[in-house]
Amino acid sequence: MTFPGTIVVGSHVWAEDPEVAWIDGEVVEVNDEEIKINCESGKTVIASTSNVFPKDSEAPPCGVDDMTKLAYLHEPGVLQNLRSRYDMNEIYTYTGSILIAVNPFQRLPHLYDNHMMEQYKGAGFGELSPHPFAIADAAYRQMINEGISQSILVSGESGAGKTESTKMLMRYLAYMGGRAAAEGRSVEQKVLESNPVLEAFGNAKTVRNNNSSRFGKFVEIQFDQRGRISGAAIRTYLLERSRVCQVSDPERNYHCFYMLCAAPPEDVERYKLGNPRMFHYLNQTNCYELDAVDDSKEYIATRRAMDVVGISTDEQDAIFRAVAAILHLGNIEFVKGNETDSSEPKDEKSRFHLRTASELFMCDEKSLEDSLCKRVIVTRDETITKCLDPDSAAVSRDALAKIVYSRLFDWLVNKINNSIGQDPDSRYLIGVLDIYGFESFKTNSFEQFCINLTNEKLQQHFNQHVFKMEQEEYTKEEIDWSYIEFIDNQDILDLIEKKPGGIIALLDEACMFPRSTHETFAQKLYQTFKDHKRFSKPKLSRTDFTICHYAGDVTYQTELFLDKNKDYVVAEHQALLRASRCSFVSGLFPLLPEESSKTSKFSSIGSRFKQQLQALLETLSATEPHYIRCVKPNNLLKPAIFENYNVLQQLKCGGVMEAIRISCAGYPTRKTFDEFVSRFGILAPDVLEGRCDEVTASKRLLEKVGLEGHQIGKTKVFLRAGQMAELDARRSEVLGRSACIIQRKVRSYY
Ligand code: AD9
Ligand code: MG
Repeated sequence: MTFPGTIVVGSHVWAEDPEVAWIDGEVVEVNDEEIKINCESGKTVIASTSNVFPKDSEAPPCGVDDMTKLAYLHEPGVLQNLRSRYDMNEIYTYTGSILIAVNPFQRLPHLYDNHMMEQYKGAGFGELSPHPFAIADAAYRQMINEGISQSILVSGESGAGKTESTKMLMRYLAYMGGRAAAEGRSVEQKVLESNPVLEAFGNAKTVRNNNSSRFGKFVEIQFDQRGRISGAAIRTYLLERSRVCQVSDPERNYHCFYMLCAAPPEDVERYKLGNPRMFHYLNQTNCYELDAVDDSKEYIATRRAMDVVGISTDEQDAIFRAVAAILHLGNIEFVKGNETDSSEPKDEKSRFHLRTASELFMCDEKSLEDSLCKRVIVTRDETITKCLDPDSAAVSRDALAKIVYSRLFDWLVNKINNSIGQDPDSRYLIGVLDIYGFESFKTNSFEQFCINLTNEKLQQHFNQHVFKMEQEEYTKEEIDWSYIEFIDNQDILDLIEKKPGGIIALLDEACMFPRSTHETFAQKLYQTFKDHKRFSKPKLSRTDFTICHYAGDVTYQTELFLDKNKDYVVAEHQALLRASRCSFVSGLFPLLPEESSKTSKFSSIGSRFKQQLQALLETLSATEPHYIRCVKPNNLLKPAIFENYNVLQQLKCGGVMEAIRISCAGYPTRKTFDEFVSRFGILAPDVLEGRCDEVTASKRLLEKVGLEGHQIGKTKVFLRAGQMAELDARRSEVLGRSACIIQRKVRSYY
């Protein structure tokens, strides 16, 4: 969409810049297709007229708290606004009802204290500065007033501040809906204390975040008729399993391992632990400690939180025993055994860890060894025992560690849910979603594929919502608005999840054929989607594929897709731990019903995840959504650094730019009559003469200047994209700031 605009000598504009994305300055020369700009920085640049945007020279230096108040709703304007606010530690900004939160990477005093919560309680939305409390408050009040369930969707890339924001939301909701329990722990206390427990077992230091959640989470808080919390449920998604056995520098394994190694001496002794540097699962990286975190204190705090959420001391003991057992398991090394292709523990040290692991798991030592080194193959006529070579035994060991850890995590979630309790009579709920943002790395595997599917689904939900809100605003203002096109990503969703024929379905098929490899899987994809406009095959690869996501192209490496999609427990591992004398451990491996163990050897992680997402979206679509978009201003995780390109990319991935595009397609500039007249009255001073109200004045003004296509709402003037620039140009003309005026076409906003 191109719109006529005016660039004149003296205009203030934004021009594209390779270093800082956008650079601003004053136009000093206008030629045919080029203009010369003197930038604030002192630089002079020549830009093509099609690459510049008008700059609002009247924009307040400290920015505006809602992007929709910007005179020009375009990329450089949005960026500038966020940046000037961030410089003043104003980290929150609205775009309509969406909250953008830029991570400060420092504790900002008083921003989150109880006094702040009190202030937001009952304040009208937009009355106070933008804040997660305001979003939570709006959700809570909408729920009470309209009797509709609500959801708050928090997204952003790793380290952007999702989990921190989510905790604030939960704290505020607990504050609003809490009641002091007469005895025992109150529901809201349990809900809040579930966070440190899940973080101990599900968070780890990564390159991107020292406290990175390695799972997605949807917390559903249930309320009774009087708006008090009556129950809650936590759903988690796709815990990263590989981290248990494989960590690379400078990352860490899950926090709980280090906490346990730093536990009081009697616990360390009981579990035969010690320095984390002793353990293979921890010493593949050189990172053991975290800045400003004392693991021994964290251990105590985690234990206390476990008490609060209702995990008994015996259960806690069993949990940490299993965690310790995993560490010992990891230290069992294998060498060739006596028979060909067989294996056995390498030495006395490995035997010690084998024994210790079996003691901690409370299972038989020999059975543990066999389950690691042998496989039993049952055919119709006989049962054959096959030995595993040392490498396969190590793979088997890691598989056991991973399955125990992931079952343990699921157990925790379940336990917390049972302890908090669901309210079957709950009237409505507020769901808070803290889930991984869009990911595009150098190498992208199955995890990124699932994560990006999540984001595609949420993006569709988001677009539909933003679109609906726009329509509602127009209806409320009683202005005509014809239906505009918006980009729908249904085609990407079909490509991934259509049944049959989508990528997940083809992956499941490949997993069921014993002879498929990632090569045959990739070939199948190339054949099936050769004409799909969202799918392509990179030129230099024979097994990668590229999906054109809403947030950009991502190339996936198929190598581990088949393996990672298969979810099964090795039968020997199942039998071993099922027989544990510890009821906690055996409870992690419930007996499978006879049929299912025979028929479905393979269960697909991709398909199950797809179903979970489906269920999540069904829940969400029955709620009124609220959005928080977290932004990470730099990759150094340091305060006061704001990287333009980086931020822009995140605004695109979070759909913020798309939301803006949707609103630009209609009437992006909305000015109250008051504002409009005071800004543009100068264009036709005569219309203001005599007694006339602002509405009439605005109408006359618009008529006088001959603008077409705008609309007059009930409280505001709605301008088409570009019209504001035109009016501003005329204004500066009248103000006598320009000598020569040349009509130009200004590049389309989007
Ligand atoms: V990940 O996808 O789980 O890896 P998140 O959840 O988006 O990621 P998180 O909330 O964990 O990021 O924030 C990362 C770090 O930024 C925190 O550990 C804090 O050190 C820092 N942070 C985030 N938000 C705030 C804030 N509002 N105030 C101060 C913050 N520090
Ligand atoms: Mg997180």
